[in-house]
Amino acid sequence: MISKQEIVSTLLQNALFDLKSCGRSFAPSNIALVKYWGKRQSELNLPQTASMSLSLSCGTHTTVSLNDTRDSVTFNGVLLAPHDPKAVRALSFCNLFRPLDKYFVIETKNDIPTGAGLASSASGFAALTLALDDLFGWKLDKRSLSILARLGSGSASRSLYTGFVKWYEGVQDDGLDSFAEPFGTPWSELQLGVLLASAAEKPIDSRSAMQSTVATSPLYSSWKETVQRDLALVEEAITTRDFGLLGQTAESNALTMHATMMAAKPPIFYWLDKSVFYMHKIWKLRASGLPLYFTMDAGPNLKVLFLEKDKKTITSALPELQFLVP
Ligand code: 2P0
Repeated sequence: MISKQEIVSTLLQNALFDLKSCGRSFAPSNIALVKYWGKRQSELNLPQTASMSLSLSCGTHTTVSLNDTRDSVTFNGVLLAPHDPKAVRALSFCNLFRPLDKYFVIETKNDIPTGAGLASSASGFAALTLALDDLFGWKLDKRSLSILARLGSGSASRSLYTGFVKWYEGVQDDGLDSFAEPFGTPWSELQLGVLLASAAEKPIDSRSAMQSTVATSPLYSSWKETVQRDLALVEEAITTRDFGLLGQTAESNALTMHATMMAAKPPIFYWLDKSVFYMHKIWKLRASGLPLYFTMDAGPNLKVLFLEKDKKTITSALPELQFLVP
């Protein structure tokens, strides 16, 4: 199996090296319209299928510098204990790039609305990759940065860009053909909000959940076929500005992903009563003529898609909706 370190060596072999005292970056959060759920290779986070996301204006700000004493990770102003899982994951990623006898000082801050159930590894690893590129002065192209960010977390490969982003699954064992790039043009009327069912920690993390789904869900092969069809539909919807097609496809894709994981053994079930309550509310509003749709990730919260022109009506119909800025 090809290791992460081999991929890093390949990508950095022709990179520049112009060390600064501190590297700084920002990377946006992203919401998938056609989801990534399952890997074809787990060491390099190579996905079974392509996916398509929309970046948000909120995300992660990160600074990285080097010192001679010890590693440290500060998250939202709090110094993390060395065994904190967030610190361990960030530093094991940094180990791929560590100069001899040097230590990393990482400070990272999310400007994601608190409790919105959106904090994810995607913007975190994308921001860390960009901060390292700035610190070491590699000046890598976006494709290489997307591949490096993927080594930290799959969905981070999409958080390198604004707007719509497509991540290709690739076919190569080294994954050098599995990167993300922008798709289409920005759609300023498209709006997003969150209906929070719970801000609590999820019962199973997405990495383990997708692994178990691939291994045990009898619906997994049809999930892969669904993704292929849904990607073509979402691409058409983005290109032709067909909001109904975009919303319908994104909602159906999210429900199919959840159905696929519910069929895993043991079942993976992220929904709460409140999630189902909100689904019915959205379907009822839609039946009354209001165009709005939802998508859901590995958690109980709904992300609502609608158009700017309907914002006022939707705000009064769903006062609990928290707005996100795409
Ligand atoms: C997505 N999710 O496309 C899907 C939808 C969650 C549900 O990508 O193991 O944190 O780091 O590659 O990227 C969450 O998975 O998993 C995710 P790893 P990641 O946004």
